[in-house]
Amino acid sequence: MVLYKDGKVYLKIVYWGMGGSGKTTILKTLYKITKESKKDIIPIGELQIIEKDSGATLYFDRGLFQSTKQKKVFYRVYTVAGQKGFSPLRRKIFAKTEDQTDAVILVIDSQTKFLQDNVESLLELKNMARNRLINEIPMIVMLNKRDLEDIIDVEDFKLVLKDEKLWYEPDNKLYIWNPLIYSSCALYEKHKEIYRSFHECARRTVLYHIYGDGKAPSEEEILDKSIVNI
Ligand SMILES: Nc1nc2c(ncn2[C@@H]2O[C@H](COP(=O)(O)OP(=O)(O)O)[C@@H](O)[C@H]2O)c(=O)[nH]1
Ligand SMILES: [Mg+2]
Repeated sequence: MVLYKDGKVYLKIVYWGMGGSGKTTILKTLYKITKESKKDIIPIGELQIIEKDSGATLYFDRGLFQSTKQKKVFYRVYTVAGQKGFSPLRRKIFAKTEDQTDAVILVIDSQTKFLQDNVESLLELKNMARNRLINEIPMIVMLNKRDLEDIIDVEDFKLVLKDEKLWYEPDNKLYIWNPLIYSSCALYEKHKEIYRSFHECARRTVLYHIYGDGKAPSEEEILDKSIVNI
């Protein structure tokens, strides 16, 4: 949920995906990249990584980032625990009534053998978002682990999105908000598309917030967006 505090805006972005798809690794790599080099966002404080074997009862990670161009804009970034038994916890992170998610990044484990698990994770997300994906909640997709062999074809995953009604044709005004699909690698040594995908998600989140009043803005509504440097 968009929170306002002392003139600052806090937007909530969630990395969603099956267990082991790379969400925690992505968040750690994003943190390192934005800490070590000059980017449009910087991390504030440390990441909170709560792993299963830590004995903690809460299984999620979170981090806070700040826009360096719009210093009043902050991003509260979460990952969910992907394992099947953690659905109630995911609901708590994603759809808590007083703290709804503003944007989602779906992280897919690209290995072909996990296609069905990925689809199940997407179905759960759809169910929790109650028809608000894309039209109210901007969505980005990462086909992660592209460094591995035997991986899902990008076009095939696009078909999954089409089947799930998460892909609009050019005649639809939501067409411009179709999820961008990034082919990523989260491992820090060979990281790929980690910063770029987050940046695009953050950009969309701000546009939905500023121009759409919490909904996908039309092209006309954002036409003069060039004057706003996000
Ligand atoms: N080869 C490869 N391994 C990855 C990549 N991203 C994550 N991993 C590995 O996948 C495993 C699960 O990653 P993790 O971030 O814990 O997944 P999470 O459950 O989604 O948070 C770890 O061993 C990571 O090192 C990637 O892009 N390529
Ligand atoms: Mg994790």
